[in-house]
Amino acid sequence: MAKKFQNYINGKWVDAKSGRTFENRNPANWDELVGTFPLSSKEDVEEAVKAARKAFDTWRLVPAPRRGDIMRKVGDLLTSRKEEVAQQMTREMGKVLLETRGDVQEGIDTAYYASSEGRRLFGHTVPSELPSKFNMAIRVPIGVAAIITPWNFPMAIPTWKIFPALLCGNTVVFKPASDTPATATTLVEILLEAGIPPGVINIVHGGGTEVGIALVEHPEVDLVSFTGSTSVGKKISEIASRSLKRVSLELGGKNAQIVMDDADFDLALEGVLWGAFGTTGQRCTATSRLIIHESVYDKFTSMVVSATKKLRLGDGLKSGSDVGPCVNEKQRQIVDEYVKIGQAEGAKLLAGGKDATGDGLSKGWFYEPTVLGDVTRTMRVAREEIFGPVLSVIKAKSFEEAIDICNDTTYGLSSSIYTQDINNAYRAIRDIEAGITYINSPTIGAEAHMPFGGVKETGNGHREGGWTVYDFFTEWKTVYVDYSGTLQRAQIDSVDR
Ligand code: UN1
Repeated sequence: MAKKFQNYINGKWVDAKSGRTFENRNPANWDELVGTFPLSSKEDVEEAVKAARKAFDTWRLVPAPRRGDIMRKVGDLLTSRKEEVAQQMTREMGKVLLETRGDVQEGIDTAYYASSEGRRLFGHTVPSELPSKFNMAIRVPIGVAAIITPWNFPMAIPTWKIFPALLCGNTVVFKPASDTPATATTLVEILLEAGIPPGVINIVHGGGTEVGIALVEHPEVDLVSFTGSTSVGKKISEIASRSLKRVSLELGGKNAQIVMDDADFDLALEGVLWGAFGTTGQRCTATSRLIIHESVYDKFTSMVVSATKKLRLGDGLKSGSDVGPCVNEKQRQIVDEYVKIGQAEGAKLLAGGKDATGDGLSKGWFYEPTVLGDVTRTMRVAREEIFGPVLSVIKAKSFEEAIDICNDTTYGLSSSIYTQDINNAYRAIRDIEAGITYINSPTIGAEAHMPFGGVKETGNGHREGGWTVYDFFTEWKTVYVDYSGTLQRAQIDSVDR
């Protein structure tokens, strides 16, 4: 019997008030039921927000270094359960074990970073313009944070948001993707075991339209942190703006790897395979476009095509699998539709291009790693996020044109250039419109202690990761202490009259 999972609200594991549930199945073998989960609604959100609001009164007063101590325990527990969590994650969303281990490691790194931030959370002291007066700006917690996360990084992305939120003294209502509720539940269990008090963390499972929107609309929710599609991000932003909530959005990408004529081609090949087909192309940082200098277009394209054909599709739990399935049926259909759209627009199918049905693949949402050649910048496969194992290859006449094509997108998350020319490398850093630029490495592989996020329609200007996320989860309070014993008027008594 598959396990029955529950919500965690106000210190208790509970079913959805409606009693409804949904199933979560292994995308590499749809006969395998991972578990059943509460299909929650507005009523459940109501309880969770109420609990988080109440818990804020006490959690905000816990010294940040103490909160950091709990985060250190979270890191230790995640470390000790790394393999088990990685296996659970592969089972529920399909990416290969090597990558799910990396996903858990990103959570561990984030926990230890948060732990040490408990002893920093630096503010500023600034001289006053008046004598015997002390000025400072300190960080204070904000309140209840709604954390809405995707399925492609079921541990890393929730930790990017939840750990800093808690460390800063906020309380959390967590709505994980309905494709990865089991990993999310494990994360909550670990937080509780490490000592996060009841009510400070709550998890409400269910769909985006019911649970997600109810959270964004809720007047007692102060912060919303969301990673997902640009269309949903825009909707969240619109709704949240009515109540002036603070919102952090990490949205789509159409990331390009540029390969110049002077590149190390073997290195660039490894990079593009990892960037395009790692996580089955289901990363917002995935390499979706490959822009090649025309003088090496034929040569490098054929290297990519023959290497792509050698990638081994398979169950991510089995050693020897390079690429796992798409996360679900709908995602695989979308991928296939895009491949057809690309061909109808004039792109050439060079590898893959269909559902994969070989040995051990017939009960999973496998799709062959696909390369589309002769893509031009106006085609939909060069412009729209596909979120699957599809690489669109585009020819550029020069370095300048390569950068221009790279920037010809509404998105701006990640980017990469392979070149041995240091001047062009620095020009690329200067001119590429993206939140992240890699030189001689692929578009994926962000490190937990660095700012993560994008420009244009990839987000709304916030950054996760590193020190920058702590700006999102705290409010500045400006404090003036006048110890002169007299009324001192700023702008008046501070200037010669
Ligand atoms: C995402 O795709 O949403 O840089 C996050 C990377 C990972 C994080 C990706 N560390 O590819």
